Amino acid sequence: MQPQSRIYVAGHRGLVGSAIYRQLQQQGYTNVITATRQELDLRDELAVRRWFDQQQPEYVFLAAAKVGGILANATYPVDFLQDNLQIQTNVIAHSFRTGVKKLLFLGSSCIYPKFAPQPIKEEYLLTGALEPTNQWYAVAKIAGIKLCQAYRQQYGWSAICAMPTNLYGPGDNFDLQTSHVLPALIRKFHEAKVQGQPQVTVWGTGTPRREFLYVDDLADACIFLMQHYDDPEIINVGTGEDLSIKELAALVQKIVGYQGEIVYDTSKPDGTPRKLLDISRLQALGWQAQTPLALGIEKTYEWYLAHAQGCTKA
Ligand code: GFB
Repeated sequence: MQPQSRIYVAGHRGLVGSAIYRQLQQQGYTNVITATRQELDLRDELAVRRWFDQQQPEYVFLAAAKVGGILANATYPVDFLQDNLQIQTNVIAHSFRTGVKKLLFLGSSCIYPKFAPQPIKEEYLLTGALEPTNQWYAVAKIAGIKLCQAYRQQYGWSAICAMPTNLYGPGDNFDLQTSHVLPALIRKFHEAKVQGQPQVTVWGTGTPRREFLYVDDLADACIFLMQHYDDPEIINVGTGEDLSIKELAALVQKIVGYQGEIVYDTSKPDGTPRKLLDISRLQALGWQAQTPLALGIEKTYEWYLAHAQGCTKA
């Protein structure tokens, strides 16, 4: 990838895509192209075909996807399976057809079996049953991985697949029904502090463990992989450290400065008991995450405070 290369970031308004876009600009890439959802519906095969014919990108970061937290995944199974299958199949197929040199597909740590040994190595893919709450999303992402690997096997095309752990950061979704845990906790503690509420409700038992990666670190890893990785095998992207939801809640509470009590709503699902990625493959290439969790949460809270007006859906 050269500074003048024509680079398409699919999903540039989302958490991951916007971070990749920012990072590319910062690193001096001057020819980054994007299309909003209004300009191009990636589920529409004909529209994607025409767009690629016109735009002819050389490199593609495929960060467009229907995403959400544990409740959204379980509530909208059709959207999570069908939209993602359509988006990724259209972008991958037309990237290849129009001569894209290299494509990076973003998966997720939920592709691995629910009870995978920890930390999770790349080779554990498809060795056990999936977590039911996000099986729809996981199956779509696994199909995306296999399609990339199939293009490489059949045509020798450079499609690579990165599997990020749970992500957070500026630009995240703070809608309490559809968000992931970290933005949800920032918002819940902030609103409780401002409104003087005595309690904040955290879903589940608080015992599941998760690993959190700051999205700008992921963006840096994606550009690094585009430059240095060209292998059929998927590659994990994480920090190598996890914590319980209870520990996370205490950390967010402290950063937000909320004095009240935490209660647990055990009628809500816990999901996978633990999800910690083995990152030795990426470390061996020379990449490591830079942002400690507390600092990343502080930056995300600052972003939330500056944009809270736009995050007002209950
Ligand atoms: O982040 P999250 O929604 O997704 O939930 P997953 C992580 C854990 O936090 C679960 C708990 O045990 C939740 O029950 N939790 C506690 C909360 N309070 C809250 C809250 O207010 N909101 C939310 N959302 N959770 C996702 C998948 O699974 O992992 C996605 O659904 C994606 O598909 C992502 O793959 C990486 O980590 O359980």
